[in-house]
Amino acid sequence: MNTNMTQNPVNSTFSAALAEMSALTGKTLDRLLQEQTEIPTRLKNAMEYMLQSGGKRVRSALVLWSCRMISGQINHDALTAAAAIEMVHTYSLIHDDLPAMDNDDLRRGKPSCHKQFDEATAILAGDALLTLAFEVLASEIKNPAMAVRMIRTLAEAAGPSGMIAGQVADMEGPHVNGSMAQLEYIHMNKTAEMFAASAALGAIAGNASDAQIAAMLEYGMKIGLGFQIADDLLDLTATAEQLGKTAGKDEQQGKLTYPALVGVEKSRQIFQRLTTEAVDALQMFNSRADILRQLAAQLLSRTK
Ligand code: GRG
Repeated sequence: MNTNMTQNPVNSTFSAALAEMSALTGKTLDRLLQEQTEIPTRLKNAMEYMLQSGGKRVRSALVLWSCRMISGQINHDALTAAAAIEMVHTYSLIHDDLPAMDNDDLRRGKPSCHKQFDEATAILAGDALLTLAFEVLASEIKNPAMAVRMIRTLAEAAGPSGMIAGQVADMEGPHVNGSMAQLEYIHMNKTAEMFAASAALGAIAGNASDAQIAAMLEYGMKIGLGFQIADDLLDLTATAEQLGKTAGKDEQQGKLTYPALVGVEKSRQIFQRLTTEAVDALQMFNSRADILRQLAAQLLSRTK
């Protein structure tokens, strides 16, 4: 198996920049949860367990970098949006791990939420995170037009025509004889839409123009699809220890993935094409977009 991922490790300067963004999002998540004094203890413990369990926080970093690129700084609205994105993403992982869905006992190297707590608590923790994400956008973003635009963008990406539609299509498998159109539909909806929304929310927080937001949506879709190709390749090549979740599941379950449909080498070529297209979408931002160019290039080098 090609192990290029380990030969070409993620650049350490980039890792440090990502860690810095992750810490900012973590602090915001902590503050927002502390302020919620009425959440029942077991539910809050389950929400915190999953929010602070070592996720890479790539989507929320994208929010923060996008805002900084547009406005020159990371503001309160971007931090709120970054936290909201992680809440929605975390809900999706909790629900995806449930026995009725992907049925996985392991997430980020730890027992998944329903294993650590119980199924009912996991379902409710997911529901709570999804709802809280929209509450914090509505209450913390003081400019009503900005709040509505963020809420709408996130709801469209995560909702029944976005991530949930992708999950439904993914669960309709096994797809051993699936087509490229089916594969793109699943990955664009299940994964790429949330990346596009993250890039757009950061731009909205930075008071971007419509043209700038459109460019960020385009960039987000391309890297989101690239991220999923890297995920498909990792499922094939990495160990459960590296991934922090069960490895080799896609093949076992007959899932429609890029390597299953077109092979590993062609998958890498598609990834390279998407990276080029993502970088092209950033043209108008000149050198201010350098960290986002690095993000696009680094996705295939990740090991988890
Ligand atoms: C339950 C509505 C609903 C949707 C679930 C997110 C998802 C959709 C399913 C999880 C399985 C999967 C492979 C999804 C594709 C997106 C993806 C690669 C998620 C994992 O994201 P990472 O790697 O996770 O960013 P961390 O742990 O770093 O936060």
